[in-house]
Amino acid sequence: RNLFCSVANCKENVVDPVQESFLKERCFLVDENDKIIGQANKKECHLVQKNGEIPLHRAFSLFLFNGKGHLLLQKRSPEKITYPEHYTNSCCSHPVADFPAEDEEINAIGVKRAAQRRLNYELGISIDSIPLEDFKYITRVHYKDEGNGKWGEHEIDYVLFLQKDVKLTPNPNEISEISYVPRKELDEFIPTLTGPLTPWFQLILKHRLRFWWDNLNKLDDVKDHENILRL
Ligand code: DMA
Ligand code: MN
Repeated sequence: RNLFCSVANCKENVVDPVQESFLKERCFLVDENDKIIGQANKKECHLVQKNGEIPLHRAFSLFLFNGKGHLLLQKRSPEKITYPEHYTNSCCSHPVADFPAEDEEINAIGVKRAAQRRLNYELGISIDSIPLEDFKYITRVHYKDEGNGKWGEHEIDYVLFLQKDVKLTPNPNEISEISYVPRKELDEFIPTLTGPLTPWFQLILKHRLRFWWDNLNKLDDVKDHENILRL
């Protein structure tokens, strides 16, 4: 009997203590219309249940552009519990009850607060350099993905755009690579990536990213705060 297991496989059973501590965060459960119906911790919100269901919760996906209009992409660190070592958009996370007023819905101010907090934590961007007024709320996306069968996602995801030249100091527990990509190089750049894309980035890329990006200077014309895009 072969008692050896590869080190790569053994890693699945070891959880990074910093990432594990975040599993206690209290996310907002929502219905299909994005009405808050309760709270559940991050662990409960991302474990795929035996029947394949995952509790629907509120999230955001932020797309950070520099002054030239180049988009920041990142590779998630190997320590991430969900979708480790996947390429994705600039910054994603959840508004949580652990911080003040992240459930406030007027002008999507609560998710903007969460995005500001996570841009500071993940990318080391100073809070002063990214005031909430600079965040542009585009629309909401509803998607579900069963991930690796243990950890997945089921979210109503607020898409936020932010264009600003900022100083980046990425947190290695969150991010292992970053790159600014010019719009004209997107289609040749994506196939050069050596790992998978996250499902939400893949869906947004397929359906809307080019259109929104091409309208970076007139986002008010393309935003939709009424409907939820089901992808
Ligand atoms: C969760 O992102 C949000 C989306 C849109 C998938 P995440 O897994 O990066 O969250 P966190 O950074 O809080 O772990
Ligand atoms: Mn989530």
